[in-house]
Formats: sequence, structure tokens, C-alpha cells
Amino acid sequence: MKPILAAAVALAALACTRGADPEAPTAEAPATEPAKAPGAAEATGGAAGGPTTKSATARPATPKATPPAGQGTDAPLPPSDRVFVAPLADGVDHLIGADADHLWAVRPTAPGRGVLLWRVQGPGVAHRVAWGDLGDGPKLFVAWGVGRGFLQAPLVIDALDPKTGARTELWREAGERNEAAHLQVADVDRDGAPELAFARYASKYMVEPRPIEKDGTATPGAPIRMASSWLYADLDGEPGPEAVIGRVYGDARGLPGDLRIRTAAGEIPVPTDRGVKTLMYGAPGGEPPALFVVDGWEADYGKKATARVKRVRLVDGAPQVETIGQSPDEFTFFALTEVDLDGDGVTEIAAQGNKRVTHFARVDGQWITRPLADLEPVINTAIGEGPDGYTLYVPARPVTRATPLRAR
Ligand SMILES: [Ca+2]
Ligand SMILES: [Ca+2]
Ligand SMILES: [Ca+2]
Repeated sequence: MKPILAAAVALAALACTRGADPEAPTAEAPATEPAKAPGAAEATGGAAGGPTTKSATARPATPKATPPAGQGTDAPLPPSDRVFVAPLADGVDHLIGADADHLWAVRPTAPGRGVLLWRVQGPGVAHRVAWGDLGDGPKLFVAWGVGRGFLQAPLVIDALDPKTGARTELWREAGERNEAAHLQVADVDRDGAPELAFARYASKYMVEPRPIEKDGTATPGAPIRMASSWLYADLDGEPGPEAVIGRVYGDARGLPGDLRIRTAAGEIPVPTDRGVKTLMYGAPGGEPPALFVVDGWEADYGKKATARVKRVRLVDGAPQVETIGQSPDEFTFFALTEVDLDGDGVTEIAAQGNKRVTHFARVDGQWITRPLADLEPVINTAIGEGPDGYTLYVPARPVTRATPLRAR
């Protein structure tokens, strides 16, 4: 795989790690104590329980993809509440923006500008997207749910045609908390064919994995309390991906989060300092692919949390953890993105923190840490590769902000 393509795939994989995070601070919610969990809830691991259900047969939703006026012409980026990146066509990173209950896709042409590909209306607010192919061509999978102005929205999983945005509904449910925790195309059951790896809040704090087949069949697994980060990737060299599960908080109020890797052979706990905020799988530094983890989350994050990046490898079934670097003054990195800012074919990490984007690069066998760009205090940002190199996108009105990222 060419480095650029690898980066694009990594970006697409990352896009699904970004999204709603009610226990994290937002620009609207100042850095005070986040919402706390009530009493203890039993978290269970292990195999999927419960029957296979098919709550929604795959059926075409009413196509609401309308070619907007001015399609095909270069224009400033549309407004957005959340942003994502996926290689919708020709392997080129497209910017995808959620604007209230609409989702749009733009092919970037220049910093802050692009050509609108499509704009569709959904059943709620788009929280997460994932790019991939379940066997019937590449699709943009979208998890819609509740959001400002759409508090009654159901949780809906759609497959969108990448060229037109036309929606096909795969699954829907209306429950206590209509919000996805994860969305990724991955071979969850290790049978050689991919599923849509999906996890959702089955209640306020319990997260249930629920992989979805392309016909909409969804199989519920055992819920885990506050399992806020998921990632499927091959970590043990055995066929198929392992499930990585990171938690911001533990099994009861006041308990820190943790990290575990589920292999075909069993569950491996990975030591952490505190709670885990986000996960990435990639091969920065030209080294073999590994798991990258943002560690250091704490409920009293304004005072106690530290933004720290670690690399995790499985060596003979045992986790090997190495600290890559940390921020001197930020409480977390909301996302990690694999980039190649200097274009030398060796990738680095761009870490999107609560104050800035930080560059972690491997130089002469050592990881070095450098600031790249200042950030407004928003949770959700995205990094894509465009005609003029890498761009940092920040959701905003009346236009989505775009800042070129340059190696310093
Ligand atoms: Ca499978
Ligand atoms: Ca494996
Ligand atoms: Ca490089």
C-alpha cells in the first residue's frame, strides 16, 4: 500500500473515532467537572450474548440527495457542527460536515474552498462516519443520533452512496441514549468478510457492541460500562482483527478508565496511567503497525488529566507499552491522525488536543514533540490531505475553518 493511500485509510479509520462525547468538555461547556455516573454497574466482557436480531431490514430510505445549486463550482466551505474526512472518490480525502440534521461532502480544491459533492438530510445529527466496503462497493456509513435541536432523534445507521449521498437505512432504534460509540468497517468475527463494527449506548452509561451485516442484521454483544473508545485492528499477527476497548471511566463513579485487547484467545488487560480518551492504529515512524493510545484522562480533567500518547504492541501475547510523548499543558488529545507532513514517505502523528495540534515524529530513532497549530477549544476536528498538503478542519459558521498544517 502506498503511504498516501495508507494515510488515507488511516484517516478514514480515524474519522470514526471522532464524534459525540458527552462526558468531554465542549466549547459550550467550560472545563468544569463533567457529568458523573451514578452507582456501580456491572461490566462484563467475553462473548456476545443475546439473540441475533434484525430490527430493521435494509431498505432504501427516501433519497433526499439533491444536487444543490452551484454544484460543480468551487466555493467557500459550508458551515458545520462536526467534521470528518473520508476518501470518497479516487482515494482523495473529502471533507464531510454535519450541519444540524444535514450532512455534506466537499472535494477540497484550495485552503478553505472546495466543490460540493452532495448534501443530504438525515434523521438526526451525524455523530460518526466510517468508510469501507461490506462486499457491495465502498460506502460511507453514517451513525445519526441526538444532538442540539434534535433531542428526540433515533439512533440510525445508514449506508450512503459516496457519489450522491443517497441513503440506505441499515438499522434503527430509539432508546435511552441514541448515540453511537463506534463505527468502523472491520471483520469483527474474523470469518474473512467485513462487518460494520458498531457500538452504541444501550443506556446512559452502558455501551453495547452490535456488529451489523450489510443486510441490516445486528448481533448484540455484552455491554461494557463507559466503553467509550473501540478499535478493530490486527495486533497479534493472527488472522483477523483484535478488539481494542478503551474506557474514560471505570465500573463505578470515581474509578479510572482502562484499556483491554480482546484476542481470539481471550482478553488482555493493558496497563494505563488513567482513563483512555482515543485510539489509533498505524505505522508512524516507518515502524511496524501498532496501537496508539491517548492515556491520562481523569474526571477532574481541568486539574489532573494529562494528554499523553503511548504505543502498545503485543509481544508473545503480552502488552508492551511505550510513551511516545505528552503535552506540557493540555488535558487530552481528542484524536490522533497519521500524516506525512514533510512528504518523505515516513508518517508521523498529528494529535488534536484541547489547545493545539501537536506533531509527534520519529527522528534519529527518537520521538520528538513539536507544536503545529493552535486550536480553538472544540472536541471535533479533522485532518485531511488535499491539493496543498494537509489541512486541519474545524467546525464553524458561517464557513468551516481550514488551516494548512506544515511541518516546522
Ligand atoms: Ca466477518
Ligand atoms: Ca489478529
Ligand atoms: Ca514524514
